[in-house]
Amino acid sequence: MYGWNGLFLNVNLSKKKAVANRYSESFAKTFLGGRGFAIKILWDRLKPEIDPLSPKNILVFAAGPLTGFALPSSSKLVVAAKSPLTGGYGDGNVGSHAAVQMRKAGYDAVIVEDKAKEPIVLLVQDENVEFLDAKDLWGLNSFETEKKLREMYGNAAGILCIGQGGENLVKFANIVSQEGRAGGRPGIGAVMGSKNLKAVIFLGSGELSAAYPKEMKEQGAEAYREVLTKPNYVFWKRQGTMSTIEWSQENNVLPTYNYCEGTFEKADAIGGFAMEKMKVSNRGCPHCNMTCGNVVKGSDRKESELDYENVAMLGSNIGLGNLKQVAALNRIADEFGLDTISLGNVLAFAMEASEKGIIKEKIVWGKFKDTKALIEDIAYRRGLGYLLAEGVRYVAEKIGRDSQRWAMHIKGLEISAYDCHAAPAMALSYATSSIGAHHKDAWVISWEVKVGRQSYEEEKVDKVIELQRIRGGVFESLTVCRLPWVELGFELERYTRFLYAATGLEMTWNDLNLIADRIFNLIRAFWVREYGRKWGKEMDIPPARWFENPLTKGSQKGAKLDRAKYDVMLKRYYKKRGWDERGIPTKTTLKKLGLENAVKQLKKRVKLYD
Ligand code: PTT
Ligand code: SF4
Repeated sequence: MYGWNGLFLNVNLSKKKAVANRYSESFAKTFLGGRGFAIKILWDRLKPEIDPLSPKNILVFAAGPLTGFALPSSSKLVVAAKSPLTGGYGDGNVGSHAAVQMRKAGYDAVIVEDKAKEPIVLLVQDENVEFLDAKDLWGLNSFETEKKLREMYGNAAGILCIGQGGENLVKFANIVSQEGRAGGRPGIGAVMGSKNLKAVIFLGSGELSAAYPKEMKEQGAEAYREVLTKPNYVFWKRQGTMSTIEWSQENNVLPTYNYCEGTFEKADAIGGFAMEKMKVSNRGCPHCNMTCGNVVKGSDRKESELDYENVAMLGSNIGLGNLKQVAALNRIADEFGLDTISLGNVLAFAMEASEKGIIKEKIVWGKFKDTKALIEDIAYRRGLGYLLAEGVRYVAEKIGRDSQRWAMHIKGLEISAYDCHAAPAMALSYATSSIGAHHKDAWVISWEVKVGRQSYEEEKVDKVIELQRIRGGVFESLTVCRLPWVELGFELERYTRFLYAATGLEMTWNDLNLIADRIFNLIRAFWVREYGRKWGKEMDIPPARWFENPLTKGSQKGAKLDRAKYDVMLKRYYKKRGWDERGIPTKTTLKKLGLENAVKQLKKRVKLYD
């Protein structure tokens, strides 16, 4: 096998044992890598309805056939498990030396089972696996942890770790690497914490083997050159994802005051140009020459890496219009290992609940010091923080008083930073995303703004599906960064050429889309297997706020979603996907994708239609 290493490492933490196993080329061709491998492993090995924070959950680190080759932006890795936040499939994507080193150590995935008796660090150095005592590291934040480990294992080591958020089982704790790369929104950091696993270190001395090494080298060199010639390249290096603040403000989609509005009165103060004035350097993932991490100094004088989502959620959505303070909040979120999107969402919910008098605590919009203190309480699960650490769906269920209507999540995952009062396709994208309301599968909003905001027509459904295949299916499984394609306009055919040079397989985009559909449907089957009879189309409906409370400001003033039209759009989506009226894949659809086992298992949980 070329491209893939053909090897998984199975680690049992309680037995302190690690065993490598070969997998077949046909497995690789069927599930590709990254997200595809992760869902197949979780589907096969997890029993339905286990507690995600119990030793029975499985943590998967998975890369794809391009990961680690000298190609632009090829250093990503998927972290996945059953999510403690949503109860469904959960994953995230981290750009890190860990991706490269795991592959050089010889593995395409590392599968972690059970729970260590005491805090440990897992060291994977080629075929040597060690379980290191981590009692001294437990309680440290993610930056301190990585620094200590780097002193021992050097700069080449690939390190993934958790902060206090993961240790204290905050349901939206994520995994941090390289002081500013973070992944695993749906609580994958909490799963790591539940296993007493403070960090994983990968060190590899092997070389990846390509089917056509000369072609691989040429293709990589050409692609790196191409990045530099792209018209948008210079501006991208200046602002990265941060220019989206101005774009979102202009288009009335910047989440503001818990998604009440799509414009923020202090947007300029937290936008890309304001950031440029504070910027001290660019950082990024290995193997990338479009390094998009904007490093600034926050009000605490510490460095913080800013991206659009972080700033929108810890800025406009909580009414904070001071970028230095936003940067300081972002820094502590990284230190604790808390997902910034869910955090900004939960904080805004608490501020609104306080304003409405539903909770007794006084939490005021945009108050930096109080917000910082509340974040600490969440990370350590103190006072109100204990409840907020459970995520917004749970909090709303607990406090009631109709707050579910403005608890901004879908399937339990807090919504990313695009308001959808006037963006039905983006609402559909969130609603049908593989992990809950995340923008990664189908970031359809920039296209939607161009073609017309109010329409619910078929072309919108088609576009969501097209993007879900390319982004959520192929990029997440290859596993490479999608930004050279999204932001600089790399042609998609580049990736089939890379794949050919790496694996020797001539796959077309039609072949890749079919794999994407297989992965997408198996993920949906996983959700249904977990929820059983509780599953229904309500799982794919955005929060009531977007249907009921129109925007009061901006170019889309008066806009809200139309429930009846959304319903028709969702039905159309189900039909095109080959799903029934509950959003469950039919037997025919599953069989067509070679997922016979899913038919067998789902039949035990729900009634399946043809
Ligand atoms: C991703 C989500 C995003 S998406 C952002 S900013 W973005 C937030 N970043 C966080 C952070 O930082 N610290 C923190 N404590 N929590 C954070 N939560 C949020 O997590 C990231 C880039 C970005 S920046 C994006 S869009 C692209 N995402 C990609 C993806 O998902 N897949 C892929 N193949 N390529 C991608 N390229 C881009 O990567 P999740 P990173 Mg991330 C500080 O984690 O769970 O996937 O959610 O990985 O290495 O940091 O790169 O405006
Ligand atoms: Fe990482 Fe940004 Fe480069 Fe993508 S473009 S690989 S997120 S630095």
